[in-house]
Amino acid sequence: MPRYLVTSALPYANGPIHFGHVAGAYLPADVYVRYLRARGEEVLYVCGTDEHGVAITLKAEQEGVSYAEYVARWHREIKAYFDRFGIGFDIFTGTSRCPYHAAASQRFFEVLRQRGYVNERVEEQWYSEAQQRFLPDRYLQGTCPNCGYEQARGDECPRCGAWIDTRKLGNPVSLVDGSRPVLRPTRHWYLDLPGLLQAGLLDWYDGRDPAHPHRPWKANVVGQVRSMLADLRERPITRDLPWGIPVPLPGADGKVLYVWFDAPIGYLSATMEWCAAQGEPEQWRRWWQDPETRLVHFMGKDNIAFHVLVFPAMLLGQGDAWEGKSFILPWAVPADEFYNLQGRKFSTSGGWYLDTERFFARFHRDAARFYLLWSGPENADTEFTWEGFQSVTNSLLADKLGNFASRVLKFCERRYANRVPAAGGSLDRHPLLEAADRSWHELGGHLDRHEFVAACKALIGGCDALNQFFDALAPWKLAKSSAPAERARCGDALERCLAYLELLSRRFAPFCPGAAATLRGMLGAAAVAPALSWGPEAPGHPPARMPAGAALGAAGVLFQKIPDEVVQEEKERLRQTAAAVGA
Ligand code: B3M
Ligand code: ZN
Repeated sequence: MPRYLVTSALPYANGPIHFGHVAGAYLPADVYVRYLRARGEEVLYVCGTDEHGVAITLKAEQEGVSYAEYVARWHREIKAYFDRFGIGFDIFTGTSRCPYHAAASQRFFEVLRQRGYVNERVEEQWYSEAQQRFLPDRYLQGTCPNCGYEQARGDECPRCGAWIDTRKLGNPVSLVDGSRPVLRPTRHWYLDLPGLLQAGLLDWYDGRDPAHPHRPWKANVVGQVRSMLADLRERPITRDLPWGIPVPLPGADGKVLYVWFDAPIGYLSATMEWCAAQGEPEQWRRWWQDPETRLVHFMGKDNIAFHVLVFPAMLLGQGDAWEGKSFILPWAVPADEFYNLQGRKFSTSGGWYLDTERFFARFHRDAARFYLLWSGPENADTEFTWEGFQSVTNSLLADKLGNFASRVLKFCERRYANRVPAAGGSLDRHPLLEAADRSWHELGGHLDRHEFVAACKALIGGCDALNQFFDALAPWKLAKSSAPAERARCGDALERCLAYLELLSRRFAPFCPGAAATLRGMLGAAAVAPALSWGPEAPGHPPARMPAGAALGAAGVLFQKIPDEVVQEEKERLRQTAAAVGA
């Protein structure tokens, strides 16, 4: 039996996250995990904040707070943000707070070095004599060697977009104190990616490594990685910085591992932390060293190269140095594109964002989850629009899904004293029910292949078939018929509707867990199957007979419709917050 280790990219503890992040890397992972659990698979979902790196040290210094304090604040905020969306991580730790992280990262570095995949080099770098420290690229501003722009950043020019070799920056000044740095030699370590490519990375990537199978790569992965493979160079994996994982070598004081070296090891150290918390500290090996584990990385497209080249290279380069066993490599990398807001990029500082406090006070969390999945950036950049959110909520969730539930339950309330009618089974093989079976069977296949947009459509497709079934049977007419056979057929129809409603509550639970639980409450004693079971229902296997006479709960509204005025109001508000900051 395979087991699934699912990760979402570790967000930097360096500022707010927004709906776009959730839609791309967190919500799809959460749905996948809930789905696998319902199917009875063994799953672990790990994440945490990425707490090192120059962007963080620079901001903390500018704010005048300690690094630890600074990342702790963002860690809390980000965690609370995910909670709002109901993202169900098994563990959400952070790379500076996880007690296993530093040692694991240092061991990775040490093993790679001993196995000849890390090279040492001395190169010149800008040094601040005033502050007595080396200044990494982002700490500097100067003249772009490419276009002459005088306020270029040390790593890249905002005017011409050129990637800058920091040593070639003209007239550099330190962004911390305005002083002028000088070039000084410093020692750094480089990861030999070309060597690791030959040592097995390319075979794995191309699918020629039977010990490490992977799913077919998504188009966006292939698009990025192919061009990188043609020009793969060694990459520096250390920095001169006062915050990070110390380079574990004598004489390397003041040097730390590069943030992109330690961050993906965060998945492993989070697993170690989780296993230790379960009282089984050695069990992480099962997750990371047993070939039965399927490692699935969710992320945005800007993180592809690190998850498909750099991290696998680091894992592969460990060889059997960890107690004689090698590491698994990623099995799937369902990387998403970017998610925008109403025609522009999300920007919290630019006022172009959705205020979560306000949002969740007005709208159903599960309507937001469903819409973000429905409009998700799976194969191209997509966007949140208020009109789209309204239309999905009103015409799909309320009019199709919610409507099917309410017409069935209200009918049973009126005609069957709010109980499950006895059924003779005359409708068990109805073509419209078989259409629903097919849609909801396909739904599982889509989730297996990380096709969340198609999965949403299949879920609604099943609701369409069921509404058609209800219309075609017209139970309101059958119930009034003087022919006993017609009245029996009415009971048969409603019993099937209840059975499919119960199945619906389980099929849509991964997408909308709260609303699914509410629906089960409405089904009362008719909600027989365990809430978290996917069940064997497939074409040819309709849901089981409902217990005749079981008491139903109280019918209610699953999703409130969003009125036009609210959409206008929210759009206007967005325009105003952006205008207020002059964006
Ligand atoms: N923190 C980049 C990002 O947040 C980086 C991801 C790390 S995943 C190991 O987009
Ligand atoms: Zn330039």
